[in-house]
Amino acid sequence: MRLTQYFLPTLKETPADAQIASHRLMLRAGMVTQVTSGIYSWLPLGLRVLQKIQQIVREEQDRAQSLEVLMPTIQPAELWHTSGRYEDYGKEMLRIKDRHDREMLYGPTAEEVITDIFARFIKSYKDLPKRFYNIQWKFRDEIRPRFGVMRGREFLMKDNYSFDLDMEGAKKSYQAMLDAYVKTFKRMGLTAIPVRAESGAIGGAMSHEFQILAETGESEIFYDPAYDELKDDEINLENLQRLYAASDEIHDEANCPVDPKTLKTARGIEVGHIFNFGTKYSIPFGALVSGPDGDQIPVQMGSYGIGISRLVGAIIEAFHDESGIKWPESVAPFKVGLINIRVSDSACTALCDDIYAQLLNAGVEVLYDDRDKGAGAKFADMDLIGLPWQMAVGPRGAAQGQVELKNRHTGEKIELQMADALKKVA
Ligand code: P5A
Repeated sequence: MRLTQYFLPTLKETPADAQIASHRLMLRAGMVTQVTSGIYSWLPLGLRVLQKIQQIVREEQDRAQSLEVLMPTIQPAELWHTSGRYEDYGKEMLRIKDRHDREMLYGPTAEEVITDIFARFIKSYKDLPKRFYNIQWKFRDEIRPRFGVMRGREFLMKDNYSFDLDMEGAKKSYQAMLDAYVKTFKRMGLTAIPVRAESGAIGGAMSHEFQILAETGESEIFYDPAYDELKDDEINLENLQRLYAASDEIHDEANCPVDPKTLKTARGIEVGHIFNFGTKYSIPFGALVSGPDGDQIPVQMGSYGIGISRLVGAIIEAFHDESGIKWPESVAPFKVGLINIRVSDSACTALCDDIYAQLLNAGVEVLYDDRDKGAGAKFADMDLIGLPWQMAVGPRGAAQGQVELKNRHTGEKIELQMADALKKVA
């Protein structure tokens, strides 16, 4: 993509009302722009990141034997009367009336919609287990929308719903999602700690939040230092039940099994939340299957969320410096930023055009800064938007077919022949 043909409205000034780094950087890098409180438009650069994250989430959900569906944003109130949550949900639910005066709502989550689908189509234990997931915008009329996309009112969530014949099966589904989450966050460069949590408005008996550690996180978490030693494949229900880790909502000093001297505390960003709630929805919706002996059994359910739009902010919280964002390669909007230091120099522009064509040919995602602007401003913008690799070509280097390659993570810069630089990033 040539920057002269792109839309990258970067800001020099730090927006006054943005309190945390990720919010500031997303606005400054031209990724999103606020439409009204807690509601954002995603601009081309931001949308690319959102889509990359979505794709990683999707691949790991598919791998965990889940089927993608797409449920609507607007739901009828009746479904929520059936579950009994219509009144309970309170002011966070955006309630709407259609032209026939029928009560509708903008879905804050989709347990009701999916359980209704299940109840209408699945009748036998032979069809279990089943896991369905949905990547769709949700709306919660948060009291205090803040920190940009981290606590929005409209936000993108991945929500998965599992249906099993018995508790043993439901535990397997829960574990499968735990595993999928560890892999998902790892692929984004994040270490997320599962902590025991309150099940709140979703309800149920067992619930874990996935927290990534960040000083600007909204939650406080308390955990056993042994947690830090757990390897990825040791993050299982058994260990989670054995080792103490809890969110501030349920942490209880008096009953905490860990010596207060060693108990670790940190701030975290909740990027995922998983629940097991047994038959809370299957009974009112009549989601019953005939069991092996022919009797009607209400299915055991769980639901599993990931805050996809929140993750964009969370990843920036984890990866940035004073100059801007430092994207992990897996979610970077482009892999390479190509900087033409002097567009008026014909050798320089010819070399840049050549590199650009070769990168495109090799299938490397590249943003080519071909604007007629000072080098300082171009380097500053490139650092701000944080692409993993920067390739800069100036008149002096161009004369010798050389480029300067910078790694945005380490800051390391090296001079290379064009062919070597291409090899290095491809
Ligand atoms: C699980 C899937 C649920 O809604 N029902 C379906 C369950 N869980 S949850 O914890 O309430 O939300 C799941 C994840 O969504 C993100 N999230 C938000 N992101 C941005 N802005 C918000 N206002 C917001 N609220 C929730 C979080 O990452 C949460 O873990």
